[in-house]
Amino acid sequence: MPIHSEEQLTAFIQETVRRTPVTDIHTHLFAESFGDLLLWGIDELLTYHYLIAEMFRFKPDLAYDTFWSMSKREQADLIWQTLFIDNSPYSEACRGVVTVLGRLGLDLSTRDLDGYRKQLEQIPASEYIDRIFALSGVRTVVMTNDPFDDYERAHWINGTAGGDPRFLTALRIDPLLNGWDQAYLALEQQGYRVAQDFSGDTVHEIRRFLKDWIGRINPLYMAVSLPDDFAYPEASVRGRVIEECILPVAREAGIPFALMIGVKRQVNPSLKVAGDSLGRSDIGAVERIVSRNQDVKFLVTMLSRENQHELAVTARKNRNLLVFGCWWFLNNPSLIEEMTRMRLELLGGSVIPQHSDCRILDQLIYKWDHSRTIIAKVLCDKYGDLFRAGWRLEEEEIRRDIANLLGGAFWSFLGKPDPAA
Ligand code: HDL
Ligand code: ZN
Repeated sequence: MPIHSEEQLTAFIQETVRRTPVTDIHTHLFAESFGDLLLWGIDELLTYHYLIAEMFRFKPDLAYDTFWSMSKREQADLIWQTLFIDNSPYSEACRGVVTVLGRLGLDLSTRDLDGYRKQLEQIPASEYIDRIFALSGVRTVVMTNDPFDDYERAHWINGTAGGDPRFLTALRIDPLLNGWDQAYLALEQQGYRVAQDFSGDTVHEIRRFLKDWIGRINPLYMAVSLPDDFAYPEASVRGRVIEECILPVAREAGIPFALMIGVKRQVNPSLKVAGDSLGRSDIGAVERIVSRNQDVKFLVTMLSRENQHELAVTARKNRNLLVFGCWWFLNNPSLIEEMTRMRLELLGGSVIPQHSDCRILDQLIYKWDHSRTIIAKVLCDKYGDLFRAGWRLEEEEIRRDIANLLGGAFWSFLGKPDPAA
């Protein structure tokens, strides 16, 4: 049906973005079958590492170890009091908790954390999962599956993993690239004939390890996070593993290699999982790896705001590069809007505007509510420009475009049908 007015256009875009199911291409969520790896509920929400970092800023006299020795409930109580009661929760991570509690139907005027806990902890996990997927409008999430994690590996080896079609897999291999001195020992223990100095069958055995896990978990892509000083090509262990193991296996398996670049791990170790930071990276490394391996597909996201424009331009030059998400410290309304505008202006629909990076299931609600609102706002401007220029706009085409941005571009890039469509 044609669009006849800007009012009709705005209403249609907002409703369509709100209703279109999402494929969330990078999360740290797990299906219920993975046991303790699935995190959900208000105490997990409140002890999200983003909030831990923010809480410490208001507690200059609180010893780190004092906090870490508290129970999760005690940690949540302190974070609630500090960030939600003693201060107003307008930071994005705090606001996210408010959004989730409101959308779960809790009375936010009481601010009664124990009352909220009582209401939520009665809900069985499987019902909670269904409710979060329904409220968030997310249809499929891609997990971060780590073969170096003993607990998760055991689930795969003894067959208790998987089984929920809403949770798809990605093979995460950071230790291979960022921690070889430990990783080679883990590979040895798993039966692979590798040597720290890369002698003997090491290259072949690393490839066998990757192929074994691709066969075991059927990942949509292989993924790694890389430091801000990532270089390519590089005469290093990382450079050899990429060149001689990952790229050949990606080619053979026909799955993308996802690069998440710009992390400075543990700049404040006392913050533990909250202790990572970022650095501006060399876009030349991205340009070289994608242009020199045009028969491999690359999903790339970068952590520094300063890398975003050059990453989008690099994608214009390399069709085997698909840019995704407003990652981590970029997942804030002001930066999501800036990045989405710039990406749609440079790449049109050949981009994945957002992923959630959720660690706690409930976060799907706020990370997607907040991003959908911004994506819709930007799209209203972009289609509005076309409308005012006299371009004929059809509802069906706009619906098509929005489905593409919220998952279709990912499945097209993979060359696979969306299994949930
Ligand atoms: O390496 C990653 O996948 C990052 O997303 C880290 O998990 C980070 O701690 C995070 O949760 N960011 O949102
Ligand atoms: Zn992540």
